[in-house]
Amino acid sequence: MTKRALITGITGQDGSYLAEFLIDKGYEVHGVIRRSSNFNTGRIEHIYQNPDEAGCKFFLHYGDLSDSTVLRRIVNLVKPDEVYNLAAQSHVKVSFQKPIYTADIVALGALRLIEVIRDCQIENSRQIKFYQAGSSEMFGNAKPPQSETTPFLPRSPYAAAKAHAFWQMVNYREAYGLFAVNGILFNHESPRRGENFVTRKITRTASRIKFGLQDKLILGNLDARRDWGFAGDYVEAMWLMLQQDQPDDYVIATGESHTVRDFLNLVFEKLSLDWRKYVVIDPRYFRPTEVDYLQGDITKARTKLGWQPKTSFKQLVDMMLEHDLELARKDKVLMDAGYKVKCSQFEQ
Ligand code: NDP
Ligand code: GDR
Repeated sequence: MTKRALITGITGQDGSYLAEFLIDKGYEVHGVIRRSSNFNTGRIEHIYQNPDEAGCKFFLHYGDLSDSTVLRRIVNLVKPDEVYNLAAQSHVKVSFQKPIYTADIVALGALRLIEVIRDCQIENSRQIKFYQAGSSEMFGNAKPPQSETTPFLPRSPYAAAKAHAFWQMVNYREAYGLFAVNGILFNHESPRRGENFVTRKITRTASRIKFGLQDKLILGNLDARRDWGFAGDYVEAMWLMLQQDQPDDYVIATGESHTVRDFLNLVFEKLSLDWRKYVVIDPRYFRPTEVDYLQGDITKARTKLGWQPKTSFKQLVDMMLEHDLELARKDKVLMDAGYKVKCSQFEQ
């Protein structure tokens, strides 16, 4: 029997990698997308299939985590075996500006969806396995390395909302016997990373600087330490969590930590440029409360899931840089031909 997966946040970085991964595994993949005034399907165009054609394995449905009714309709229609809740207002800095919206989507959105799953499971007498995208941000400034037993000390509206969703999953597991798991994923990046997250902002802007398309890179706190892995590796861990006999929560990370400054150094070094000549620090990018040091302990994932990251920090930087150099090369051709090449001025 073909397994059916439902992914919220399919148009995001992780959603796109997970959809690819599950299609490769033979799944029928259904994704929830939001209506947007601009196309928001850029990351999944390459896997799009015409739903009218026989043998289609990829379907998109309009929905939103704020709207229980449509979530219920989609779940009833798809009758998924596995649900991956990846949708979120996922930007930490933005969560300070939009705390109530962030809590509504990240905390209550997860609750709305698991409630639908609970009902659907009862109505159809079949198990639906549920993955909740938890975050290392929940640890806040808890001492590193952080593992499944490290207490949460959230330092942003985003982190507090993720912690709420985390405990709802634990409770639904205990109260109703649902197969609900929390992945506690540390930062993971890729060429598909949103351009307003620090790694992509650095690789994208540095590449444009190299081609003479930009002359400044404006950043905030360079001292924060993060455990950065490759998103493509991490989606396999999400899937593995749902293939276990018992639901449980897992930290997914590389076990290595680097500062933003290290990332910057490495990128500019590869481009034979001195970042000090281009980087401007603007307090606008500081957060009211910062998470200083994240480094994951993946002992549990390694022993119970048999998972470990395949991509090193340096390989990740190379992959992102190679991709963004290619984009900058194209921008340069357009620019030289007299076309205006615009880069977003609205960054976080
Ligand atoms: P992205 O920001 O790239 O993607 C977020 C996705 O959620 C997009 O598809 C977005 O749609 C969708 N979305 C946002 N709001 C809503 C809503 N109200 N209803 C339905 N969909 C919505 O995030 P990532 O792919 O990086 O992360 C995936 C998940 O994992 C998120 O929950 C994130 O918080 C969490 N996480 C991410 C980590 C990372 O390092 N990447 C680490 C730990 C956790 P649209 O394209 O229309 O904006
Ligand atoms: P993070 O990622 O907050 O860890 O959340 P982000 O890349 O936004 O920030 C990482 C660190 O870099 C510092 N920083 C800057 N950040 C941004 N965005 N822009 C800047 O100009 C800048 N300058 C310095 C930040 O202060 C921070 O310390 C990501 C998201 O994907 C979350 O959804 C996810 O849950 C966590 O990772 C784990």
